[in-house]
Formats: sequence, C-alpha cells, structure tokens
Amino acid sequence: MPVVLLVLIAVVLVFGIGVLIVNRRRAAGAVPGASAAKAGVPTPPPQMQPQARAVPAVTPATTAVVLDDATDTSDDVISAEELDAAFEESLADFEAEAALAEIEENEPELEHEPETFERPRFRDRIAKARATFSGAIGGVRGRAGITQDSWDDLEEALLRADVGIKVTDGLLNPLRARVKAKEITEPDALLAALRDDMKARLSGAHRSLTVEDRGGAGPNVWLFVGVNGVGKTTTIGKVAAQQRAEGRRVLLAAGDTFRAAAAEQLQTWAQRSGAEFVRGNEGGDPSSVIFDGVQAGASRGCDLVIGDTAGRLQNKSNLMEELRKVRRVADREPGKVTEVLLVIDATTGQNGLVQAKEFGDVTEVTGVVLTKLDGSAKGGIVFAIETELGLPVKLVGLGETIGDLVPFDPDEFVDALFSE
Ligand SMILES: Nc1nc2c(ncn2[C@@H]2O[C@H](COP(=O)(O)OP(=O)(O)OP(=O)(O)O)[C@@H](O)[C@H]2O)c(=O)[nH]1
Ligand SMILES: [Mg+2]
Repeated sequence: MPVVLLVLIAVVLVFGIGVLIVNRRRAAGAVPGASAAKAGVPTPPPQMQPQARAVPAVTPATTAVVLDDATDTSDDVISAEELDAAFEESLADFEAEAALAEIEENEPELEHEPETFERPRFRDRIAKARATFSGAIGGVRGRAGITQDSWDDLEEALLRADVGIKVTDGLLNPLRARVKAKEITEPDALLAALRDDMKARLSGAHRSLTVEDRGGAGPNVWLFVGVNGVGKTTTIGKVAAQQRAEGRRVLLAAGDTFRAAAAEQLQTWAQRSGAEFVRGNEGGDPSSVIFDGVQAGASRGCDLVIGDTAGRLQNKSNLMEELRKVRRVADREPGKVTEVLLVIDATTGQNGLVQAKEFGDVTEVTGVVLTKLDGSAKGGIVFAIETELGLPVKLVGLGETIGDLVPFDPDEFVDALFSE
C-alpha cells in the first residue's frame, strides 16, 4: 500500500513540473518579436487594413515594447527612440516584404479620369500686380522726359511688387547710368530697357520638373515642403492632375500626419486627379508614410510618388529635422527624390526669402512653387528668390481650382506686369 502511495505521489509531481514548464514556454512566446527586439531588430509592423482606394501606411511602433519578463523593467523596455533607430537601420530589409505583400493585394483599379482644365493666363490673373505697375508706367510715359519723378515711380512700383531693395537697385542703377550717358533718352526706351533687364534676370534657370526614366527601378519622388497654409496640398492636387494628363501613373502619400483632415484633403485631390493614395495614422511618423508610399508606388509600377508634408515654421529645429529624415527615407531604393519643391505664398512677401533659405539648407530644395499670385501684388518676390538664393521658380499658383497652376514663364510674367 505505501508503495502504491509513493508511486502516486511521484506521478503527481512529474505532471505538475510538466505543466509548469509548458506554461513558462507559452509565456515566453506571448510577445511576438520580443527576443528580436531585444537584439535590436524592429518589431514587425501592424498589418495594413484594406481600403477602397487608400492603403494605410505601415507605421513603426512608437510606443515602448514590454518584453516577456515583466519583473525586470530596466533592460526589457525599448524606448521609442531606440526602436526608431533600429527601424531606420533595417527598414529596407524588413518592412519592404510585409508592405509589398499587403499592397499588392490591395492594388486598386484607377477609376477616375483626371479632370480636364484650361490653362489660365498670367495677364488675366495677376490683376493687382499689374495695377501697381501700370500706375508707374503711366506716370513715366506721361512726362516729356526722364525726370527724378520717373525714377521714383519705378522704384516705388518695384518695391511694392516685392522685388526687394537689392534687386530694385540692381535693376535701376545700371539704367540710371545709361540715361546719364545719353544712351537712353526717351521714357518708352527706359521702360523697354527695364522690361528687358527684368527678363534677363530671370533667364537661364532650369524650370522643368524632373522625371527620370529609371527603367522600372522605382518611382521618382517629389516632396512638397513649406510653412503652414501656403498651398502645398492644393498644389500637389494640381500637379498630380497635370502629371496624370501627361500619362504618368501617380501616387500621393499623405506625409502630413499632424491632422487626420490633412490626409482626407489629399485623398480628395487623389480622387479628383486620378492618382493613387497612401496614408498613415494620425500622429504617426511621416517618413514611414513616405516610405510606404514609395514601396506601394514601386509595386504598382507608378512613375511618380508625390509626398505631402505638414506645414512647419522654418525656425522649429525639431520639425526641420523631421523633414530631413523624410527626405532621406524618400531617397532610399527603390525611390529616388528628383524634386523637393518649396511652396511659398506670394502674399507673404520678403519673408518667403527667409523660408527659402532655411528649407533649402535642410531638404536640398530643387525649386519653388509660388502660390496665390492671383490677387497678390507681390509677385516680385520671384526676383529676390532667383537672384539672391539661386532657386528656380518652377510653378505658379493662379487660383484655387485644379487647373490653376502654370509653369513659370518669366517672359510672359514680365510682359503681363508691363501690359496696360
Ligand atoms: N487664391 C489662391 N489660393 C490658393 C492657391 N493655392 C492654394 N490656395 C488656397 O490656400 C489655402 C491653403 O491651401 P493648402 O493646400 O491647404 O495649404 P497647405 O500648405 O497644404 O496647408 P497646411 O497643410 O495646413 O500647412 C486653401 O484655401 C487653398 O485653396 C493659389 O494659387 N491661389
Ligand atoms: Mg497641407
């Protein structure tokens, strides 16, 4: 009898130990990627949810990841920064596969044909700037010769148009010398010479938008940057429509994760222009959204991925660093950044120069889009941007609708200023 009892106790003990071991193993496997995270490998991204036209971006974990043994908190909690660094390092190897697998499944059919639009003319849209100039031109023409008042009229018109004091002097001083040397004697000849000099100052810049033929290696990436409310998202919609009309397959990536409404605004433009669309979570990492946009663009054979970014003040260094990262990630294979367009609101005048300098330093701006030139008397900022900073103004916004964006044509612009 005691022997049977002993055997029974032994069986119970063995069973109990077995249960304990199994439970510990289960607990150890409960946090996926925990051991990998400990070794510095980022946690796999959350699965993407299919949407009608939108593919949500894969966002790296931004919260701390708690590992299996909750009692030891010192080493087992990985901070957002550490995770972010790990994410940066192994992004290409790791997320590409997961992202591609999902994106291919969700590839939408392009349902929308882009809207057709008529190109507006400078002359019709820059009425206010023209009014400023035509007053001065009338004054100069109305005098029998070239007097001090003629110079005052011209100087005031140039300054009011926001050409800036430096460029204004640069334009008028040589003309003063030519008048003094009797090379120019008539008011009409003076106006013609000024017009030519203004055109000459803007000539020679490379203004076309770059789309490289990458032989299927991946999409070109264009990024839009600038301070708040200047017209980045609207311009992206207009550009997307133009690029679609040229037969390119375009994807818009909602890198403005600051507000959910920003992604929705971009999505509306994607639908209008017949572009595809990728978004992330509100408050997520913008560079992750751009990365996923590029992956999606590559897997769908897009020619062009256009990245929106949140508006930011050029003196907020943390936000400017975020932008630097967005640019770096966008430039990773299979993407290639071929344009970084700084959007400047023409009505902000000379402040646009400061913005251009700061954004240019951080993101290697390739060109400027000058918006809201309709109704603004300040188109003269073009001269300051080009001559003082050496950045080409590539596009000009002349209104709020999809067709209100034109390539910047300096001759047409200057002629429009001088037209009566
Ligand atoms: N008149 C005029 N309005 C414009 C032009 N471009 C943009 N807008 C308007 O400017 C406002 C701001 O445009 P958004 O595209 O939202 O500007 P944003 O830079 O994306 O703004 P944030 O994302 O908040 O930084 C909108 O009301 C646009 O319709 C333009 O060329 N002319
Ligand atoms: Mg925006």
